[in-house]
Amino acid sequence: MEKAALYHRPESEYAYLYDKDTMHIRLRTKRNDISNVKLISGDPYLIHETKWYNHSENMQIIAQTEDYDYWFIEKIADFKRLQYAFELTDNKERVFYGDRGLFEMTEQARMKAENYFRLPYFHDIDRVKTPEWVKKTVWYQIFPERFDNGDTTNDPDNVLKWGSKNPDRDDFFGGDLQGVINRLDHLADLGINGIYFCPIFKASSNHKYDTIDYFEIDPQFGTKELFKELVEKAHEKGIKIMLDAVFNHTGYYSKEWLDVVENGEKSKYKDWFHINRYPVEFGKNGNFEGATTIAYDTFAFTPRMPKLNTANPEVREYLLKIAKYWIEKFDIDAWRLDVANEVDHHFWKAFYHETTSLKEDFYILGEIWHSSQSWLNGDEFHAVMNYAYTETIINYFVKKDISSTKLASGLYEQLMLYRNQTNQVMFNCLDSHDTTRLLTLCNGDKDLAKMTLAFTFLQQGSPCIYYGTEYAMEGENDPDCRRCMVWEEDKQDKEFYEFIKELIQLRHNEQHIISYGSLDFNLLDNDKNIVGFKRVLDNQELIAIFNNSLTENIDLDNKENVVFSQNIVLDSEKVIIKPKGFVLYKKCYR
Ligand code: ARE
Ligand code: CA
Repeated sequence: MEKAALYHRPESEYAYLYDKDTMHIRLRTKRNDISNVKLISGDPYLIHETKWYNHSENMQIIAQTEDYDYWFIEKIADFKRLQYAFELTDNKERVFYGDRGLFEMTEQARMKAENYFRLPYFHDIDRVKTPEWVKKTVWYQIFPERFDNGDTTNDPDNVLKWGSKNPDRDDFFGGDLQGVINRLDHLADLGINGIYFCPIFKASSNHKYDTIDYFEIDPQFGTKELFKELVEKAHEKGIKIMLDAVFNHTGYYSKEWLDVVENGEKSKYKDWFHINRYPVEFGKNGNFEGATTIAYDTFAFTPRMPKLNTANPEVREYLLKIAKYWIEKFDIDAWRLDVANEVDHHFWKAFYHETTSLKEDFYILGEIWHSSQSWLNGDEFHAVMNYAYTETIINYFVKKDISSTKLASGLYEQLMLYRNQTNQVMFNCLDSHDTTRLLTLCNGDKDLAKMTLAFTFLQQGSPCIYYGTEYAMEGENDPDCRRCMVWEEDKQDKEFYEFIKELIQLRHNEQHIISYGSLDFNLLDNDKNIVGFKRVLDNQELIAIFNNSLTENIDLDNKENVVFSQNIVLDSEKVIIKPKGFVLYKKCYR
């Protein structure tokens, strides 16, 4: 028995309250090392009375990576408290694994209360809660400067003709909020029920991540009244609104930073930032090329984005006021947190409390590109932009640089980092304003892009479509991934649009099993590059098979009714899945 691989940790993603009465317990063991794991559990104050330590119940493997098996069981407890330990059996021995480590499986070991892990009391207030509506949401990300120009009177002086060129870093094309209002029916028709807006507050650049005033809508985008109208109209269509909170830094032309540039150490805002020496203006004493030390901290090495000192109570109060203002006055439903991992946890805990106190089902989404357990314990974010998950999907389908087993292993690994209720609301985007567009990553291969999207839409978490994906827009990485949305009918790929619309409709139809069903990668062929999985919930099964081969067909006996497919040949006995094809069956057991 490989004991070094054993891992369990109470009150983490290994043992947590899933709903107010139900506890989820996981145990990690070395892959294929342990043939059976049982849970020994009971009430801490009844161990001697009921001798519950003489009973145990089987745990199931719910995930398997290249290195580990993950065992799972869910428990309720009559008196909302539980002691528990594991009984591990392999072909040579049976051991007891609990809070004090490993013991031989003797009566002495089992009857000693101190040897058990504990969930001392099922406090619902401590439970990680995630908003139900997010599980039902298909998001659409809008980069406002490039979605549509609904009002030319607010265009900047140097505005370029819509779609006249691929954007350079500092170009403006006049996109605005009126343009979004005019296109809400487009989104509703697509089946979208959540919009994620890149920043819309007053700022200097076309991306608005260099904020000047968090309390004003950028005049090139419109007014507060217009934004209020947008939210109301979106809500009437069942579309939720998520804004982008850029709290890690402000823009160089914010009044607070300009005061520091002007007054140096005498500025009343000097402690709002991370300043190492004065004067701070960039280009001279600041963060210019070759400077030996950094005059002040910034986002990346971008002098125009001075980093805020969010540990300063004045800054915390100021930012929380902003966070609440746009909820109370404009009824937004969610915040996406820019550069979330570089802002301190104390601030985010205050942010979580303030926003969820205003709206109990408010959604807080952190922009973090790596494993994010320490922000997802129920008092900071509900979820993160799931780049770490979707990157694995892209590596398999698009880059083809990992095998089918590595795909399954990588996805299971990510899922096992988080509680199940967290996985259900993760934000699954295959591309964004910070990455190359999916279709460009696919070198323009639309079938490959569709297959990758279909796979992603069948995963736990809320999928997000980056604007223009529905019309098969292309674009290299920033700034090229921010081209003007294509509205000329003759340039729109209607066939792709219909696929995306059907895929979104499938997601809505099967949302319950996709959010709550188990995930079993039951078909992994590394030679033929096939991946198949089952999602099972109660008496329903979704069975998906994807052909990631470049040349080979997959021949299968025809099974249940096909609910979604691409590049297949179907007759009464057979189903042939061609390269870049997939089939989705649905089975219902009586
Ligand atoms: C400009 C250039 C970029 C350059 C960047 C950083 O255009 O080519 O990479 O500077 O020097 C906004 C604008 C960008 C602008 C940036 C700075 O939208 O066009 O980029 O300001 O002026 C990391 C951070 C992540 C951050 C990305 C950009 O972890 O938080 O870098 N994303 C947010 C927003 C951006 C925004 C900002 C932050 C600043 O979504 O749009 O940029 O407010 C790997 C790493 C990630 C890295 C990721 C992307 O995966 O793991 O950590 O993200 O690549 O680079
Ligand atoms: Ca405009």
